[in-house]
Amino acid sequence: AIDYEKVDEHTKFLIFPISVIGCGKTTTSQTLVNLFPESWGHIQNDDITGKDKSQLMKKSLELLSKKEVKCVIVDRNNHQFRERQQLFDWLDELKEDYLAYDTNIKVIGVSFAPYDKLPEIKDITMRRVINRGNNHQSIKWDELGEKKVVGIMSGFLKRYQPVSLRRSPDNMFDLMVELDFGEVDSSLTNAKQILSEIHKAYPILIPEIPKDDEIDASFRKSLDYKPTVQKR
Ligand code: IDP
Repeated sequence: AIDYEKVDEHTKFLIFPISVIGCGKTTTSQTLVNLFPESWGHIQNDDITGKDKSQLMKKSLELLSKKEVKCVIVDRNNHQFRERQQLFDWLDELKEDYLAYDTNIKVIGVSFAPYDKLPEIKDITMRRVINRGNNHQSIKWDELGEKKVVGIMSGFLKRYQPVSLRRSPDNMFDLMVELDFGEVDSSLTNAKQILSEIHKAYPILIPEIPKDDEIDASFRKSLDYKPTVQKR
């Protein structure tokens, strides 16, 4: 029988964020991936252009199936139970198309938006998205205008279902990292907390936490990140 509890050097990891727009998912993900360029990958929902939404999971598993790749961040907001459930369903359905049947996968959740901070989150993310301007795959400030962008973002905040570990699907995560939200350097703080909690739970994935100045440099680089895919 396959022992799914066992974590060893063959174990692979997926990270599912839970967030609303502008909380720093992409910046935090880039900060982490830049630290482990060989063994970590990052697939962004905003880079998936076709009709088949499950491409997000297909591309993630394809990347994860590479021998040297140990962890892939499946970057989407997943702000509702339904979306988290969908990721687990896709994983179940598609896993064996990409990985050997006995591959053990651990799924780590990262919650970016604490429910009690939603008013602050709204303020800060709106300001950030204004500053991000047209530097995003699908949310273009110039074309949509302020009213539409505010509408899209407010919709996410209104529909947001924060993590609830006692119920399905959130009880399926093997580890949940619950981030705080602040204004200054929040993606740097996020990256450090994620590194520390994964290191503690799964030292096989992060045997040693990178030095502070390395994490800092990786964060600065990620703040300058420009997407390559344009949704038209
Ligand atoms: P998202 O992927 O959750 O929508 P990002 O694109 O990572 O969020 O971030 C939204 C905007 O906020 C981007 O312009 C990004 O550069 C900026 N940002 C992200 N993290 C920080 C931070 O820690 N400090 C300042 N600005 C940040």
